[in-house]
Amino acid sequence: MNTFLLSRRALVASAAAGLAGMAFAQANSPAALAQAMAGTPATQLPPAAPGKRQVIIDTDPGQDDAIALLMAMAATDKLDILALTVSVGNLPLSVTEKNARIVRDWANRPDIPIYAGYPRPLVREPIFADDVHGKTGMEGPTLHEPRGPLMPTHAVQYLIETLRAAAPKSITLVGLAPLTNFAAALNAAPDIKPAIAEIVVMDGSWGVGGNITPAATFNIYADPEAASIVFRSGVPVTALSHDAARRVLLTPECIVPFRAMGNNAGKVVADIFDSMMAYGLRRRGMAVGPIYDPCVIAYLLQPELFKGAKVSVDVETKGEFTTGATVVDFRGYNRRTPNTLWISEADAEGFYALLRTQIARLP
Ligand SMILES: [Ca+2]
Repeated sequence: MNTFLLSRRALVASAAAGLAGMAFAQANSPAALAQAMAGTPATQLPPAAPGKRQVIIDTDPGQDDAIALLMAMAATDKLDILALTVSVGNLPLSVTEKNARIVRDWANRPDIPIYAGYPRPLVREPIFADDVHGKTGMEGPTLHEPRGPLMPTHAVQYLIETLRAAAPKSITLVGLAPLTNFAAALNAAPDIKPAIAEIVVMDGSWGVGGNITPAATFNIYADPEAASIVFRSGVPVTALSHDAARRVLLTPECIVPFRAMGNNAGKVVADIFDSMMAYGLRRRGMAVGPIYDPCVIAYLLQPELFKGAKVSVDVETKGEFTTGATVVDFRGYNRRTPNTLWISEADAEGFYALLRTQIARLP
């Protein structure tokens, strides 16, 4: 897209729509422009409230999960990680649960319990992304045998018991994987909803298409029924969309500081990033690629790095070509109260500065 044409179009549209001038005119993507014209421009989010946020992170490591988990486990000042729950997703559960335990070792956080969840989606056959993440799911660094065990309890049972015992709006659920475990818990025990402050997910796309089909992003496409249950649960959802994640592009220059940190976590991150760059070259012919799951952790730590808008979001479960697509109602067609904070823009420089700070804190 020609920048001059786009900015001119933005200015013309701004005048026509009479919407808040500068932010609108500075919209720098067609999607942001269209969203602003619909009357729900993305605005900068306020900083996090002081204190620690209690979180349970559902994950399917996964290269970007590994980096996200390291980032989260380093944030001992801001996040109280009650547990990790592990889902089938990028790879089979037997691989993702083992990888989660390896990442826990890398961060030297044996205090964080890990529970394995569903080995398959709610309804559909599993799909995997080992073409992206490698057969080990965390291609790049050398992997060891995990030092700590899994907890014996099923992840969904853990979620239900923990949330039933929790104070109202005290626990944030963080979804870095297909939403099977969260949906199963919400379906089995709707009485857990009041304890959930927010469900923050790496999910969906509106302006930039999918990454597994033209319409759908992996986490939703892998279990659209589960995603639909979560988005319709009545619990506030925050969606770190691919619209935002694709503003945070990894390039070889981003990797240098991690390689130079001198700690093991920095080396692990650099090794994973190198593998991602190699995939980018194979797949796109370019040493560039999006980073997904770490955006969710960045939102938890520094929401002011992102812009979003409250909108109504549905998940397509029956499409001929669009199964797993997120249908984002920027214009309020469906007249429902917004169920989602849809995050569509990110400060890439601020994101990498935060990631460097967090990874440098680890062994
Ligand atoms: Ca993931």
